Amino acid sequence: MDQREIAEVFEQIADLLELKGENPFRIQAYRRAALNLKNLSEDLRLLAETNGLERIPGIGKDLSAKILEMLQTGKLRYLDELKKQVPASLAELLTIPGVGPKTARLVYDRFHAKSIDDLERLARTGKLRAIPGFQAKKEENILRGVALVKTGKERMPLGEAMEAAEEVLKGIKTLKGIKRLSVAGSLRRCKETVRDLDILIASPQPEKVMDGFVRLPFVAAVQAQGETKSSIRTRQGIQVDLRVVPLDSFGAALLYFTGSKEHNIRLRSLANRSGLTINEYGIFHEKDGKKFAGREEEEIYEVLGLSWIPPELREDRGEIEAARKGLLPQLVDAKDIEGSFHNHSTWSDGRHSIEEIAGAVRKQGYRYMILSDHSQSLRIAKGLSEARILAQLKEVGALNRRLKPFRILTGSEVDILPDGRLDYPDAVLKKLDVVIAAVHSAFKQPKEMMTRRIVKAVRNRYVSILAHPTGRLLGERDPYALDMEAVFREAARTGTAMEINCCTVRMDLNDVYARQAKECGAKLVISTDTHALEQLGTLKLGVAMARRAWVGPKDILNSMGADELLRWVARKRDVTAEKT
Ligand code: DGT
Ligand code: CA
Ligand code: CA
Repeated sequence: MDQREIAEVFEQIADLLELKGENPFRIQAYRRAALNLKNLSEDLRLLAETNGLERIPGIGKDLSAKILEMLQTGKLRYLDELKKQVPASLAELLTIPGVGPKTARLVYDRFHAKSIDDLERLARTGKLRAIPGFQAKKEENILRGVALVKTGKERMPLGEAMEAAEEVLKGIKTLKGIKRLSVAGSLRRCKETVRDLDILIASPQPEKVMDGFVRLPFVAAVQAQGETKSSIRTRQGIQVDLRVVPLDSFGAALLYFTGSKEHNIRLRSLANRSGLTINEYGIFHEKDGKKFAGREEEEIYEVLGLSWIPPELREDRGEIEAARKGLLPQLVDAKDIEGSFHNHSTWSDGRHSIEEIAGAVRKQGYRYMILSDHSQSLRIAKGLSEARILAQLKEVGALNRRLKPFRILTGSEVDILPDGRLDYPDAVLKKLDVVIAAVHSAFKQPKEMMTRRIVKAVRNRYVSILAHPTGRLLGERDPYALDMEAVFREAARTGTAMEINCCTVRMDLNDVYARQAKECGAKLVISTDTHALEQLGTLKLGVAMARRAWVGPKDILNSMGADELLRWVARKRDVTAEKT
């Protein structure tokens, strides 16, 4: 566990103590300790090794022992005990943005509300207002928070769905009698969130396949079992719909169950106009029922006079018209990626050294990476002081001599301060190869202020990329209030790229915004925002968002070689210099 995680545990303890109605001084002690840990600029592990934990303000014998336990075991027994003393559903209330322990406690005392559903009902019926100090606005906030958490529960981020699907597919592949197999539904379309997993199989023995399927080890409950369709719930609570069709209908069924519904409706009406019908078995002549095709998706599109449409585009957002005119865009692909943008090392809040990241990035087949540790204001992430980032430049220089021809470009994920200034002076920024700017504080500014703040940062000649432009966290935090189009236009005008951040809960920009950014003329960049090596594998999520945004290799910076990228960066720096 690192210092941020430990601080979060202390906050969690404070919340639970408050729910239990314990001594306010004790609660306050945990909160203070959490805050001081977050603002700690020294290395926590180093302090622990030198018996220096108690030098941290607010940390005495007891808390220092707890920190040691977490550092050594990655767990805290005291937290587990506390959790047992508070009903789980009550503690769950705390996951709702806008509901702190004080609110939860009040609602519990007054109405005995113990779950998110209870709370929602009370807010909807205006009952919460009976509590002194509760206003309509607070009720609204609570309802918004409940909605955020509930959608987060009903739909999972694409990355989670992909991971779950991997396990499910591994199990399915052990079944006998499968001729073809594919995922379908929103998962195949790579939608940013997915409700359930749809899987399609072609088999001459559907019953046998279904029998085997409902007995696979990950199955927790069977909701329906039929010859062509079964639904189960996995141990993680995810619904899986499996359909089995004959081989010569596989393409038609895949098309049908991939969706989207809107895309399919358009295809059907297109077919109807030519006297054809489409269903999950094939495409037929309406009059005599003669079958034209069904085995492959391509054949069905062809009968309709369309080129095959990649699943990511099947949302009825102009793809059918484009396919008819042969104007579907070339979509970006993982193999177009030449460089890994946005990587954090142990210098800030990453888990691995620069050299370890470079090794892993090189193994992915990339030719360069951009190092982008946090800047000084972001204490919670051990942001680098000016002196430290200058020291880092030296280390990178030495590494580059050894790692040739692989290249580490220097950089920073520099904070955009609440007033739009950057967290390093230009004199420091100009020494870096590529500067990435991002908002990590004051999320609740009003729209005009936030827009002015971000546009100001985009105008800085040294800022080449804006990271996670909307700031949303799926199921946790809404995007900040921001005039996106104003930002995209400024980005296009100044030569600043917009990031598609691959972090599973971010996916920011998402498909809709990424497409808007492209249409405004801005470049994009796909970044894994890697803090630990396994996160390099999330690149596929960003590629998926980019493809859904109609983005091709030429629209992203990652397809450039390092020198080309540096020339692109220099252009903004030079042009802006001429103007000012
Ligand atoms: P989701 O599950 O909400 O993330 O989104 P989908 O698109 O996976 O939706 P789902 O699982 O209900 O259905 C999978 C596909 O099956 C859907 O994309 C299109 C097709 N489908 C399902 N129900 C209907 C329907 O009533 N009409 C038509 N045309 N297609 C349907
Ligand atoms: Ca689905
Ligand atoms: Ca489904």
